[in-house]
Amino acid sequence: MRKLELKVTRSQLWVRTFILCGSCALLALSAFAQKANVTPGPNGMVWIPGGEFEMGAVTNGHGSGEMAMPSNDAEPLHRVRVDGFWMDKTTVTNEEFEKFVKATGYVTIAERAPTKEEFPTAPEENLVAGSVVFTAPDHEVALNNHFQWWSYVKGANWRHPLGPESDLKGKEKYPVVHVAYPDAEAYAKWAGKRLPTEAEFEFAARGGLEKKTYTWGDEFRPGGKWMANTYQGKFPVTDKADDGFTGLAPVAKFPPNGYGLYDMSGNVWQWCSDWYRADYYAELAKAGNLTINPQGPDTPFDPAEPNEKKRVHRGGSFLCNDQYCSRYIVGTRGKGEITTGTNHLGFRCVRDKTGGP
Ligand SMILES: [Ca+2]
Ligand SMILES: [Cu+2]
Repeated sequence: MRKLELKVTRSQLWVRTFILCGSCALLALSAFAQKANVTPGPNGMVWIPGGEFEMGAVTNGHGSGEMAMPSNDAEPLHRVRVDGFWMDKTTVTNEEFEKFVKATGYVTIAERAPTKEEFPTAPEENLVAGSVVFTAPDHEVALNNHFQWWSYVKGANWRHPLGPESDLKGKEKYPVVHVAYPDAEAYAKWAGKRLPTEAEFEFAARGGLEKKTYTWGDEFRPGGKWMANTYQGKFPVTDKADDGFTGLAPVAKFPPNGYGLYDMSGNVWQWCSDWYRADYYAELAKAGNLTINPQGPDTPFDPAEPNEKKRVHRGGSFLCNDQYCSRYIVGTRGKGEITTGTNHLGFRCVRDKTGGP
């Protein structure tokens, strides 16, 4: 396993990209479908009715926004309205992604070797396909340097989530990971779907509840029940799996939210179609009282890494925890350079009411 010497993008990416967590962490459907006079839901999708809500989370706030990790990119809270849409009940699984790859011959970015043209100054031996993998350090570490637990692993990709020695045997129902943004987009297009906007994602994640901290309410473990796959124990060393899962869990192992959606927080981060800008919410709030169907800013900008083109991640992951990154909180935001996949990043798709995207 290589550390920081690989000076190339996906590499530089992971070298420099702040990876959250790493850098960081059935309804009345048919009735509704009838009432709204829409076509019955595509397989595996549920109807999200649309509506108006308060979007975002407050740093160190209470109620809908309390979070341990300081960040103000989800502020200020602002009113948003989204139209109804269909959404995948779960994140895309390995077996679903395999169907896409078999049908199209698609090769993901993590499976393509970086080229000399892309990385003219990189030593030849470093131009090897791979992706970013979380590895627990064998001793306690300070939380100020995420390279202690993230590294670029040659041969890691969706078929080999932890590196060349790992495979997908028995993992058919696990979320596909190591999927970069263009990979997720290609899948969505093939499936006749699209990726959700950030506003759609948050509206759906809230499951019809208003101003709640989590996708299920205000209590992290209602009645002692675990509601999402997150991280317990001393991060990043000891993943105690009190919630039943060390690392990744298969999809739909925790209760669905009010719309029948599984894993809208925890397990894997999920791509949204919005470009990431830290100040986007401030801009929206300045512009008016209500934003309708926001599509994200026109260009990306992350002041922490101004040269990286990032899109929004949502939902948090199996690495999210209350010591380092509590982005299983429903209004909070993540971000990622678009060609970089990791083993805690996946996606799900949506579809407009009238059919294709
Ligand atoms: Ca867990
Ligand atoms: Cu996190």
